[in-house]
Amino acid sequence: MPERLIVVSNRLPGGGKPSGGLVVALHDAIADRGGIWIGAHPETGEASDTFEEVETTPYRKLAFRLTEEEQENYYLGFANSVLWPLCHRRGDLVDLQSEYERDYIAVNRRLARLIADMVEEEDILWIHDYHFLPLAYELRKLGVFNRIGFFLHIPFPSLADLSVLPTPASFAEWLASYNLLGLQTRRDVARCLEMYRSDPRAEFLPDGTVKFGMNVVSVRSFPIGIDVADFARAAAEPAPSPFGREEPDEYVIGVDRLDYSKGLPNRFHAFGEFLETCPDTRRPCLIQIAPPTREQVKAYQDITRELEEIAGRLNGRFAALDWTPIRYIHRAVEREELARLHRNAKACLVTSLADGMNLVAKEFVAAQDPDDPGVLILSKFAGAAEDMGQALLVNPYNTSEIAEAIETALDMSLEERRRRHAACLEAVEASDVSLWSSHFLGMLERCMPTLPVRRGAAGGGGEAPGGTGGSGMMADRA
Ligand code: ADQ
Repeated sequence: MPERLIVVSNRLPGGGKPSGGLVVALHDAIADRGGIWIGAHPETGEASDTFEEVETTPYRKLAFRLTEEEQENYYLGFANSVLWPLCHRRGDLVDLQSEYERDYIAVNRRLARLIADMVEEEDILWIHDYHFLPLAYELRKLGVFNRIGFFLHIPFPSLADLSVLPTPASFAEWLASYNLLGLQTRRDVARCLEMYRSDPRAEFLPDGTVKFGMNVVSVRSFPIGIDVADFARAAAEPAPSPFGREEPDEYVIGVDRLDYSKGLPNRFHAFGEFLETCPDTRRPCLIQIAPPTREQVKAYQDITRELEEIAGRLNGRFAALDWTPIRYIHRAVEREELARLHRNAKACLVTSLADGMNLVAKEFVAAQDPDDPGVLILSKFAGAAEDMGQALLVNPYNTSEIAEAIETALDMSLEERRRRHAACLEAVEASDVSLWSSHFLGMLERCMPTLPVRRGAAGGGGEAPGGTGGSGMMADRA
């Protein structure tokens, strides 16, 4: 039986032609080798002990239902009111309720049972993101010893942040059940290895993999990217101006889900500081596109209100009858239109306080005309900054520094813009999303599979995975 790829992510991609870098990359990977995509059904319902078949071509898409209560406790609760703030250094926003963790584990356990019932011996599994941290742990308990990889899209938490969890020791144990643990950046890998270094249950093997009880996990960084050529093509497509008669003289763009991790209030304040120093003859705009997200969570309601207030205040103070300095659009915009907006912007503001990677930064760079490019102003706390040192890097907590960077960007010489853009583009191309998925899967295939635990062995344990304490990776597969 050939190897199938089973992908698990929170949401299934919509029907029709896939769009968006990550979806396309995973779609291609499954379509190439055959496989299945599993995700939560967008509507709640009865918990069932079978998957619902959503689509069958070009590969199967299977959905599992969450009950209304699980949606509250597992998704909005543990995933988005505990793990998300914790990984984004917002321990103050963590909302600890015992039913959150209970249902988080229960949903992962149910999903593991559904997968265990249909998985075949040669399948490889690729699990995505913080909704499913314990999935491999639960699968191993059910006797699934296939190769399982995990990719965390958000920052890996520090030891101090992890201690906020109700049972911090579980985090290391859950993740050690994967064969390959993929993180966005080298900094994330360092934090993850620090976690294992400080855990007496973990042992480092000579090849750098981590042995944890019966498991061996390899921890690597795989900086995610975008479909560069596709975004560049969309950006260069000729189209009428979306501004009509409201064409701004020059504009800086921001595109983010409306999330407190993206540093939007600081960005608006910084733009206000920049306007203070602007000569009257200059009429720059900040075009901020920020669609709502997770609106049922209080922290998201708070940030929505805060941002509206700041935008209103700044526009009240600086606007003229023929000029609105901040144009704040609180909804999603078509990908093609977004690409063109990026291309015509003088600069892009990415001011995340913490961010796994930040694909918007890469999309902005890909969208530019190399002969006359705009300037990327990039938070040093976004994963994208690790390989894009030629962006204008800023501390997002320092609004004066962001304000200065806006001025520097708008006044930058063509030669410097070209030089910085070429260096950033090189980094963006090196992390193209198709390379990202093939690197991850190539590495996962070279991982030593987890060996079944021999029941009844001395001490109730069994043989170590990957042989007798051997390496988790090997150059060639046997
Ligand atoms: P996000 O937090 O969602 O992703 P990001 O990486 O910037 O952040 O990706 C957002 C995507 O949504 C981009 O492709 C962007 O173009 C699109 N988008 C944002 N606002 C939009 C709008 N108004 N209209 C249309 N499209 C919009 C998580 C992590 C990131 C990590 C990614 C991928 O938080 O750190 O980079 O996953 O791993």
